[in-house]
Amino acid sequence: MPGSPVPSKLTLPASFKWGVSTAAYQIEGAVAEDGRGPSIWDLFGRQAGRIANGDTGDVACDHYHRYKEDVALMRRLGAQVYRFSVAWPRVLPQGRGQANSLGLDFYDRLIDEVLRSGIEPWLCLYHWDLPQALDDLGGWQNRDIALWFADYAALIARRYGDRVRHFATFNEPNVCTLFGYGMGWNAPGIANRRSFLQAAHHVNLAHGEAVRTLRTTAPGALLGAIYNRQACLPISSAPQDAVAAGILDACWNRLYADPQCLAEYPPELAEGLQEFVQPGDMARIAQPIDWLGLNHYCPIYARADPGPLGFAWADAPTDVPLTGVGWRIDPEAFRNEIIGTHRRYKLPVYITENGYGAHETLDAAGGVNDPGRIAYFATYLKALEEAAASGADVRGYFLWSILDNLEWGAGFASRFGIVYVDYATQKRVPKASFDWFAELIRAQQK
Ligand code: PSG
Repeated sequence: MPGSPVPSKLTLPASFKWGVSTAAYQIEGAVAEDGRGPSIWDLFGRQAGRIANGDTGDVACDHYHRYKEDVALMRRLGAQVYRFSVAWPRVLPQGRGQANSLGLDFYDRLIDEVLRSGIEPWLCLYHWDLPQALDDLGGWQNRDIALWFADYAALIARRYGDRVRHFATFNEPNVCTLFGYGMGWNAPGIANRRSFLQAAHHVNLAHGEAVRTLRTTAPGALLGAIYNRQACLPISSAPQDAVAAGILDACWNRLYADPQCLAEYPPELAEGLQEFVQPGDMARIAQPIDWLGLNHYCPIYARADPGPLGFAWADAPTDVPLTGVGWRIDPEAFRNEIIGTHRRYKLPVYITENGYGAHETLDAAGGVNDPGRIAYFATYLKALEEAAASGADVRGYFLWSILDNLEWGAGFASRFGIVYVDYATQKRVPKASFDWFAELIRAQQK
């Protein structure tokens, strides 16, 4: 392999933060331990054909038991910040009402371990593992969920607010509502435009109610929201495909950040949303926040479709550079997204996810050499540096992800980690990209 790009010192603010992100359901396992209630992903994963190879999150990376080893890896990496999510059904098995003290204890142990390692914990309230008990009541389609979510947020703030300063409400509301309620690819597996828009509006309300509650239950905390934003491109030059790409852009990039940060819905979707929006809702949604998390991977593609959504998802064309899981590699799109996001929403931006997926195995020497992933990070970080140079207020970078983990419907075969996980033994094997990223973080401190 040609030599990997050597990490250099990037021109970024001195206070720029480097770290990694994870999500509870993708790594924790221990789904029936210490009183955790079931989540929609537990049930979804048991349905045939929902997750590739019949994989489930029952054990995943067994992080619930191995969190110390995993935090030690972050420390070895030189991470300054760590974003994790709390599993709602672990702390509130029924989604509301009686809290589960053993579940709360786990995040105490985790946060204390992270702090002891000199790393700042960033807590995300929702990374898609809705308590099944709430789904039984309609889940995100039930308007009452905005208050259930705010109560959950208050519980978390009171418990951990003494040690956690950065809270995020939702990770990627677009993916959990569009894939979960509009396309049926994610839990709870519904494919219906009306359900999708209803769920989206209630997620937005829940975000606003949670921010309002957190201002008093976690005074002084810095509150944010995490959006996945990616350019939406037409798969061909046909005018219908351009229209479809515009609708996907409204659903993917604007349906959440626009109401939450600008108090307005994308005009393309206003008619469909109308039956769910009540007087006063837009003001409840648009609570001021302190920072914006940007998850970015690649441009995505749409084609025209006669179905109710008005677009169909299209795979990236094959005549452009692709990652090991077929996602387009386009650092310029990343640069433009950082600049555009900062311009549109005028908030400090943290890159809360960015990474490279591949189907990998251990090599004969028992390691993983991943020059493609290293090249991806090298070019994307150059793009980030350019975005900062052109004036975008970007303050941190959380790589996705420290560990290989359960990649939702794609199962364990799709690996985004800089540490390989041998799921048969739970052995962690840092990949070449781990050493590269550690060196990069070190180079920034010179
Ligand atoms: C991200 C990007 C796309 C689909 C899904 C995600 N896309 O471009 O089509 S999900 C997101 C998520 C995290 C995943 C990670 C990698 O927050 O949990 O593991 O990205 O897919």
